Amino acid sequence: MDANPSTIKKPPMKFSPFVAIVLILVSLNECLGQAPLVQEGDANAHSESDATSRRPNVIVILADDLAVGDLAGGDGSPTRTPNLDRLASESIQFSQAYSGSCVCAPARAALLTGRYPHRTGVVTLNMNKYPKMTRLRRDETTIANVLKDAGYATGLVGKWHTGRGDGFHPLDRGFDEFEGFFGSDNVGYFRYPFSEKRQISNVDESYLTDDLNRRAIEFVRRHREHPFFLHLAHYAPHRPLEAPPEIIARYRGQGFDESTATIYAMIEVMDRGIGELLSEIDDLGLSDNTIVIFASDNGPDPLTGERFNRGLRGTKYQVNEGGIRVPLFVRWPKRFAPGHRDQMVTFVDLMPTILDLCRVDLATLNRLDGESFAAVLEDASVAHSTMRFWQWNRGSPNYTHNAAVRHEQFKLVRPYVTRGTKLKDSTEPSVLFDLRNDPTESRDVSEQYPDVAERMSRELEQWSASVEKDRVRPSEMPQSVR
Ligand SMILES: [Ca+2]
Repeated sequence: MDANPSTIKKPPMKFSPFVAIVLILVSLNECLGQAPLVQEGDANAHSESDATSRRPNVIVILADDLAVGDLAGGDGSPTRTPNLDRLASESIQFSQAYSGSCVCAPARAALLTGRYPHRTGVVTLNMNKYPKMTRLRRDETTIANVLKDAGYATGLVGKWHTGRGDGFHPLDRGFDEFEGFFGSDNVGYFRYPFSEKRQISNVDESYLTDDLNRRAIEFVRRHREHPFFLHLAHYAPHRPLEAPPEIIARYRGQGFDESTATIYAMIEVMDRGIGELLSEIDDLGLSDNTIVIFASDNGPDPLTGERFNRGLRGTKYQVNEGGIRVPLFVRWPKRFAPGHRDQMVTFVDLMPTILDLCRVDLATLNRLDGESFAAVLEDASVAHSTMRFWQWNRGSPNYTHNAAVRHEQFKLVRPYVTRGTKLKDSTEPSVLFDLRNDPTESRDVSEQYPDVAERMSRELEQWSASVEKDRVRPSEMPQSVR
């Protein structure tokens, strides 16, 4: 609305005094009734005054090293995941969803910030060897920061793996509550270090996956009256391979080797607990207005043996499809009918999408790499045409190794090169795949599409320069009040 009505040229109109008063009142009401997108700390008051417009709750469930082929639903997988299958059938399922990385910590950084992991400072895995390259820079803003500012109760249950110590602890990064562990150090399923209220103790009287599911249910019970954001970051089916023996035995009896039988048992326990969590939000009457998102952080770990993964090439640690393609379901019964989507979406898109769905203003944030795909959730015919990048190697990034860019049906890959050569630029030629016609990345089409290969190589170089410049930026002081 223009602040100075005298500058507006109006067509000649004739109003009766009565009509004029009505119009003025309507205008005033519109002005006064237009709430800002973000109202600091008022979410409870909002929910009590108008239950139908209460912001949705958000539960983001992440599995660890779960392959797209690990879910039983509809693709011939031998696992038993009835609860996740049901969740999928009630959700919008993405057939072309990608993580932010082929490994754990950077993938989580992308999910938490909506930005490429390199920009956030989280580029590798080993928190002991590379403490400064496995933690979110202090000037990064997490989805928990933003939702907390918007009045949400925020909780992380499970794996963090994006920093340790003062200023880098999840309780310093927007989470009101943290019950979990920081990385993979000494984490077993029957014995694990567990952090709660900044105190770490060793737990050996429960199975980790059951413990996390139980704590997630307790979080939801505690916060049932308020909008909440719960990030349930499971460890399953990450190594070490440990599960209740009676469940392993059933898969062993089906002829699976010990590793695969154990992984499938670990997934089954996780599935059972997620079913209990979903039943709980049903019982509390919260399902209708709770957005439930399920994904995995990266593909299957090759060190645990080979298992069914729909023929996708590569594994965890590689930017081929087997390393970065993940399952993704989004369920919000109040808004979205179940269905399928084939638009490409990635972890950097999750934060802007969730904030969009929660009606939180994105304009106040640092530049995000992702874009909201809320419109795609509403309508299967909406385009979400984006170009997305991945890269990973141990230690400081070397962008000519294990890097990829995807745009529409094409994906350019600079292959994985072993550790010994990582400090030099790779001389391995890049490979172009046409994923529409070759989803398992079996044929190099760079000779068929030389212009595409050249353009995508250039895009990858430009992206590398951009994120590297950001990664090494000097200041770690928060840019905003957060
Ligand atoms: Ca992982």
